Formats: sequence, structure tokens, C-alpha cells
Amino acid sequence: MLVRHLLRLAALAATCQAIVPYRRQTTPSAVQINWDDVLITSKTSTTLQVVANPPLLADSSIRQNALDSLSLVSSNYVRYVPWFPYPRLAVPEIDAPIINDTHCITYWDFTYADQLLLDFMNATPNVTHIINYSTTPDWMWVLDTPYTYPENVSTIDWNYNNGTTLRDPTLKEISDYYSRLLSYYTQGGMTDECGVFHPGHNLTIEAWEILNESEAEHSIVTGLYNQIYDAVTAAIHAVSPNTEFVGLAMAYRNVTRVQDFLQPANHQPGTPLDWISYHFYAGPTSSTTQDEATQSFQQANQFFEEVAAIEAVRKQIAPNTKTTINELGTMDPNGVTTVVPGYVIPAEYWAWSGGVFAYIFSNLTTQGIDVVGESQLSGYPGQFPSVSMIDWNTGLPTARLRVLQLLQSSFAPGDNVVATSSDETQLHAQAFDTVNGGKKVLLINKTDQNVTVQVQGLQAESMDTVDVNTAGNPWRTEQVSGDSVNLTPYAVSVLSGE
Ligand SMILES: *[C@@H]1O[C@H](CO)[C@@H](O)[C@H](O)[C@H]1NC(C)=O
Ligand SMILES: *[C@@H]1O[C@H](CO)[C@@H](O)[C@H](O)[C@H]1NC(C)=O
Ligand SMILES: *[C@@H]1O[C@H](CO)[C@@H](O)[C@H](O)[C@H]1NC(C)=O
Ligand SMILES: *[C@@H]1O[C@H](CO)[C@@H](O)[C@H](O)[C@H]1NC(C)=O
Ligand SMILES: *[C@@H]1O[C@H](CO)[C@@H](O)[C@H](O)[C@H]1NC(C)=O
Ligand SMILES: *[C@@H]1O[C@H](CO)[C@@H](O)[C@H](O)[C@H]1NC(C)=O
Ligand SMILES: *[C@@H]1O[C@H](CO)[C@@H](O)[C@H](O)[C@H]1NC(C)=O
Ligand SMILES: *[C@@H]1O[C@H](CO)[C@@H](O)[C@H](O)[C@H]1NC(C)=O
Ligand SMILES: *[C@@H]1O[C@H](CO)[C@@H](O)[C@H](O)[C@H]1NC(C)=O
Ligand SMILES: *[C@@H]1O[C@H](CO)[C@@H](O)[C@H](O)[C@H]1NC(C)=O
Ligand SMILES: CC(=O)N[C@H]1CO[C@H](CO)[C@@H](O)[C@@H]1O
Repeated sequence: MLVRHLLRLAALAATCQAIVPYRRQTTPSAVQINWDDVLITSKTSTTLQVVANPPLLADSSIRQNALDSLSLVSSNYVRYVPWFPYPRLAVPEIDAPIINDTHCITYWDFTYADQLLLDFMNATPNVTHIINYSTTPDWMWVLDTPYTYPENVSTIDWNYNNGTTLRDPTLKEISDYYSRLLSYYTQGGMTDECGVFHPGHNLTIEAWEILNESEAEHSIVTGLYNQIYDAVTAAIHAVSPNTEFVGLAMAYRNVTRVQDFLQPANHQPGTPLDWISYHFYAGPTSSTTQDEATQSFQQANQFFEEVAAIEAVRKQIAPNTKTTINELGTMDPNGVTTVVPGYVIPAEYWAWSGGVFAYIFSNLTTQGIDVVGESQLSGYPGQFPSVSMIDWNTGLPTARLRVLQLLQSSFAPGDNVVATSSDETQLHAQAFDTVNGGKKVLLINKTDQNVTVQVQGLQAESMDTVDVNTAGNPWRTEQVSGDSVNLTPYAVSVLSGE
């Protein structure tokens, strides 16, 4: 793979040499803005998801930097997900209770759950949180053989989430589990199956998600998912009446499932359908950085159409249900689950991947999506390294995190999003008349070349840019004037002016 990488660099160098003289003569790429044509007043918040994993544990050398990085992009609807490959981090009741005539023993252990959740809450003060203990204890499912989870809390275990039938079909066991978990974190403690009180915390949990990518984990069919959703939301509401719920959490964008979930007739009366959630990852297969980027932008276009189809259904049957698209990312084909030996994810990757997120933000804002969430704070070889927003060796930000931070500092719900056009093959442009900072234009260079952009309808004053050069550092601010600016390769820029 090293060879391939070198070949790629050679090819890039050759391209630059061949193209530069030609580029200098090309006419600038034009962006037209009609400030009077308001497409929508933005409802969109941008945020991220934090998947709980070992680099965030108390004894990790990068923990503090990772938490500081998280604080930079702390924002409403930030999402926290303990996840099944680390059973002992994700499941506080890791073993089934033993209850018989002579004994009553439970195995609740909040050591790791507390470490990770309290760090997360402390790094994200004064914002609303969506908490998602999506992993159910394995022992609640009917399994062919009892499952032995790894003792080592850092060991990745892909086999934990197994079984398709709950051992208690009345759903009382799973509801009680979540009710105790909520009680422990929001009501100062909980009473276990043996009547023993476990002192806990008094956190405010504004929203709770029910299960993970339900169609993938445990292959839960819609009917069962809805039943679990109804039972668990009722149990949690009894403990924490102000918590809202997020349902569905689809890995694939299936309109039928959305329809089945949102139909009130498919739920117990009174079940809240506050939010739905779903996900998208671009998965390019090409072999050059530019092709990967181009493919990812194209896959995003397809995703926008899927969102539009889901939105049509939601608006028709559940117009008040909000949407959080809370896992958005890309994957380097050589860094999907682990990093191919000898390969280094290039600086360009982190820049264009941030560009794809900014591009998705732009379109989903015009579609009226409530929350657009980047995936995920901490990834590392073994756990989706190219989806990470921090460097797994240091805990410091990558360009992906800086793009989110730039979007948060530039745009907010309440901005007027106005009609903007440009040559979409190379550049994406979207103008915002913002509530906080005057007129701004988001510019995304989809390619590895410099370009001059002529922005018609804005007297530009300054431009903030995240690109290959700024990488994980704070963005660069340049003073600009007139209506013509230069965009660097894969730049995500925000132009401000009058
Ligand atoms: C109850 O469970 C304990 C612990 O597993 C076991 O040692 C004991 O034999 C059980 N008693 C009965 C009556 O089953
Ligand atoms: C959180 O809000 C409180 C009350 O408004 C304020 O005193 C505090 O400084 C805020 N903390 C942060 C980190 O913003
Ligand atoms: C669970 O996983 C094991 C090993 O991967 C497999 O043999 C078994 O059939 C699975 N299903 C159930 C229901 O236990
Ligand atoms: C636990 O697993 C991690 C990750 O595989 C490994 O680095 C560590 O050495 C293991 N610890 C022990 C005590 O085996
Ligand atoms: C939670 O609140 C209860 C009741 O006010 C109080 O007794 C308890 O000490 C609090 N727990 C924590 C961890 O603050
Ligand atoms: C949720 O579950 C799916 C399917 O098992 C998995 O692919 C995905 O990465 C999970 N998401 C998170 C954030 O853990
Ligand atoms: C809970 O988190 C999992 C893991 O990321 C995710 O797949 C699932 O969609 C979430 N649940 C909801 C209802 O969003
Ligand atoms: C979408 O969901 C429906 C209902 O759960 C299912 O029957 C159908 O096979 C799914 N379609 C795809 C493409 O997965
Ligand atoms: C967002 O994507 C949809 C679907 O591709 C498209 O129809 C729409 O024009 C896009 N919105 C903007 C403002 O470009
Ligand atoms: C882009 O422009 C900068 C500054 O003029 C130059 O250093 C760089 O080589 C150019 N990059 C490409 C790919 O042409
Ligand atoms: C903003 C923009 O479009 N930038 C440029 C990115 O690079 C390509 C060349 O590959 C230019 O044609 C684009 O115009």
C-alpha cells in the first residue's frame, strides 16, 4: 500500500505541473446570490456524536486532549453512545441477576459507565444532550449458548450483540433495565432487583434514544421495535417525565420503516414520537484522493434525495416529529475499520471529509432538518479510524472537527438561507443572511486544485478557511476585498461581507 501511496503522490505532482499554467488562464468560477429569495429560515443545529470507547477512559493518555477537543464543539443535541463492541463500557448490568429461594444477587457496576458519561457531561455544559445506551444486556436475549464477554474493557468484541428474541416477551425486563438506568442517572439513584439502593446522580437528560440501528443489531423487525419503543418510553417517562425520545435510528434510509414507525396506530396510545434519527456514511471505493472525494460528494447527492423522500412522509403523517441525522461521516477505503498496514490517512482526506460534512449541512439546512450531527469524536484503528474527529495519537482535533467548529461559529438556527447558484461540479456555495454575523457565504472546494471564485452579490471583507494547510489547527482568517477570492484545494471557507 505504501507503493500505491507513492504512486498517487507522483500522479498528483504530475497533474499539478500539467495543469497550473492552464488554470491561471481559466475564468473564475462564478457564484450568484439572490438575497431576496429566502429558501428557508434555518432550523438546523450542527453537532457531533461521541461513541464511548477506551481512548476516553480515565487512564488513557489522550483523554484530557480528547475532552478539550470535544469542548470546542460542544453544542445542543450532542449525542453520547456507549456501544456494544465494549460490553463492559456499554452495559452497567453486565451479568444477569440470580434470584432464587435462598439468594438474590445483582451485578450492577457503574465504574466505567460513570467515568465516561460524567466526563462527557462535564465537557459539554449548558447544552442539551441526546443519550443513547443502545446496547441491551446480552443475557436478556435468547442465545444458543451463554455468551462470554471479554474481561478486558478495551478489547473489541463484535459478537456481543446477538440473538433476535427477548427472553422476557412481556418486555418488562428490558423496560425495567432502562428505567433503572435513567433513575440512577437522573433521580439520584436506583433500587435494584433485590431491593438494594445504588446511589447515583442527578443529571438532566433531555433526550434518550431507543436502541441502535435496529434493523442491523438483533435484526429487530419493525413491529418488535415499536413494541420495545413503547414499553421503554413508558417506563422511562414514569421516572423522568421531561425526557424526550428519539426513535428509529436507521442505518439505511428505508421510507417504509419510517412510515411504519411514525403511524400513531402502530403505537400504544400516548406514546411520544418526539424525534426520529438516521445515518449516512459516504463509502468511496476509488483509489485516488480526488476520486474518493468526488465519489463521496456524489453519494451525498443520492443521500439528499433519500432525505427528501423521508421528509415527504414525515411531513405528511408526523409534521411535529423532529429529525436528528446524527451519524454523518465518510470512510477512507484504506481506513474503514482499521488502517491498512503501511498506509497513512493523508491530510487531504481529513480536509475533504470535512468538506463533505459541510456540504451535507448545507443541503439538509435547506431541507429543514433539525439536527445535523458529525460522526464521531473518537475513532482509532479497530474502530473506524477515518471517521474520527480527533487524532487518535494525541486527542487533538483533525480538520473534520475544525469544519464543524467553523460551521457552529458561522451559522445558527434563525439564519435566512437564500438562493445561491454555482458550478456544482467543482464548488458548492450557499449564502446565509445570518442572525448573528451579517451576510455569509459557505464555499466548499470539492477538488484538489486552487480556484478563483467570483461571488456576485457580496462585498467580501474576510474569509475563514479550514483546508489541508490548517489541518487540525484553528482556521485561517484572511482579509479580502471585492468580489473575487481564491480557494485552496479542498477548502471549506466562510466568506463574510456586506
Ligand atoms: C440459588 O443461587 C445460588 C447462586 O447461584 C446457588 O448457589 C443456589 O444453589 C441456588 N439455590 C437454589 C435453591 O436454587
Ligand atoms: C453555564 O451557564 C451558567 C448559567 O447561565 C453560567 O454561569 C456558566 O458560566 C455557563 N458555563 C459555561 C461553561 O458556559
Ligand atoms: C450467536 O453467536 C454465535 C457465535 O458467533 C453463533 O454460533 C450463534 O448461533 C449466534 N446466535 C444465537 C441466537 O446465539
Ligand atoms: C486489554 O486490551 C487492550 C487492547 O487490545 C490491550 O492493549 C491491553 O494490553 C489489554 N490489557 C490486558 C491487561 O490484557
Ligand atoms: C441527588 O439528589 C438527591 C435528592 O436531592 C440528593 O440526596 C443526592 O445527594 C443527590 N446526589 C448527587 C450525586 O448529587
Ligand atoms: C450502530 O449499530 C450499527 C450496526 O450494528 C453499527 O454499524 C454502527 O456503527 C453503530 N453506530 C454506533 C455509533 O455505534
Ligand atoms: C442509538 O445509537 C445507535 C448507535 O449509534 C444508533 O445506531 C441508533 O440509531 C441510536 N438510536 C436512535 C433511536 O437513534
Ligand atoms: C424496508 O423496510 C420494510 C419494512 O420493514 C422491509 O419490508 C423492506 O424489505 C425494507 N427495504 C429494504 C430495501 O431494506
Ligand atoms: C438538496 O438536495 C436535493 C436532492 O438532491 C435537491 O433537490 C436540492 O436542490 C438540494 N438543495 C439545494 C439548496 O441545493
Ligand atoms: C495553490 O496555490 C498555492 C499558493 O499560490 C500554491 O502554493 C499551491 O501549489 C497551489 N496548489 C495547487 C494544487 O495548484
Ligand atoms: C471553488 C472551486 O471550485 N475550486 C476549484 C477546485 O479545484 C478545481 C480543479 O480541480 C477547480 O476547477 C475548482 O473550480
